[in-house]
Amino acid sequence: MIQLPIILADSEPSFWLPAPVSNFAGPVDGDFYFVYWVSIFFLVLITLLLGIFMWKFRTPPGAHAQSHKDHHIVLEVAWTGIPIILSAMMFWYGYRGYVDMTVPPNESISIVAEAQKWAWNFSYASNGATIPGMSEDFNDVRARIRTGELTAEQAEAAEAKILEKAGLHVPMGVPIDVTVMAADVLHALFIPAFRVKKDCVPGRTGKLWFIANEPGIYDLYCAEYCGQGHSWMHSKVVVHETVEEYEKWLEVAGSYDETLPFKENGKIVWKRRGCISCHSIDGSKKVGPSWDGMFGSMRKFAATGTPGEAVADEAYIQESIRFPMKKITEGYPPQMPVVKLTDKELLWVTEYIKSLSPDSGGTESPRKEN
Ligand code: HEC
Ligand SMILES: [Cu+2]
Repeated sequence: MIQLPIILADSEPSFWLPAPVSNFAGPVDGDFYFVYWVSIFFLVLITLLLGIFMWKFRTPPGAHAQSHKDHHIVLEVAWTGIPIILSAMMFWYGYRGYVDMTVPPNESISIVAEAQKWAWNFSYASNGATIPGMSEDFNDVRARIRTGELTAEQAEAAEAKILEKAGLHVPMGVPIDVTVMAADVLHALFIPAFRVKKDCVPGRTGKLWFIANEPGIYDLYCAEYCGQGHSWMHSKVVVHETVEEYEKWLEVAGSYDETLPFKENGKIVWKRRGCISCHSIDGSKKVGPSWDGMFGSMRKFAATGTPGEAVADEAYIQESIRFPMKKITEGYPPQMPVVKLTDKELLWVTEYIKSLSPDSGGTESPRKEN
């Protein structure tokens, strides 16, 4: 069967779709435009005929309605047969595309994309590194473009800087097999330029794959409403020109600078692993309690978890991170996801939280930082 949809596809960005840059763009756009033009054709045809017939067969004043029980076999076969053929074609091309998109080739590079409220984490099978999506940083750049604080070039430079240690990075021309997961609620991974989208369902893994065929930086979104911070949950995909360039990036981006003081790496954990979207460090209330002055303070727990109260010491903080549902701080919803920090990350972030309570054994005032 000829690939009719591909003939219909565009290679430029259109009113409906961004520039196509993956192996699926041709077939997906072809299917889209096929359905689109069939719909337009029938919309025009039916509306025109409706108007013409209304005019032509209108009842003259004073006439009575009469029965016209009759039929026209050729016409009836045509208006049943043609739509059946068209719908069958839509089904066939859609089904073929779905099957192709569901089964990644064996020689793919494996990456896991885990969604949480409201951040992405990408883990790379080849070295186990987890790289954050850094939604907050991209949002910050967007906000500063809107206020005029950054010009387009400055914004681009700022994004390039963030992407040195963030985002989904892939090499061009190689199949990428992305396993999607969710830590808390439904999310969906959507990369419009690649024409791929997959639901991230808690407790289940999903598959999505593609071959990117143009180096560049592309948008990545959450496409499933997942609560208050949903519209801020985006990141970028970086397509590297060669596998070597990609591997070099991965080696650098995946590591922490272990010569830094613990609390400084802890601050990086706070940003990288998405704690920042729910915990402030300046006392302001987000979804979760601020870390400002939290260490050493008295915490009261709601009856939804283990009721009671306790001083926030190291053990309590680490338990709260490893098992967020065990003790729910009063006045807050039980919404903290289990973020799988490494042991070192856990240690560093604990030191960071400690440093935000200078009166309780911490070391410096958080208000000087941002
Ligand atoms: C989706 C929002 C969200 C994210 C992301 C999140 N938390 Fe939380 N966190 C909460 C909420 C809400 C609470 C309060 C309810 C509770 O105790 O579970 C909380 C409580 C805590 C507590 C106990 C605080 C207290 O009041 O006693 C600690 C410690 C903590 N989070 C650390 C972290 C760390 C570290 C990260 C990042 C790895 C993180 N959280 C990511 C929402 C979040
Ligand atoms: Cu989401």
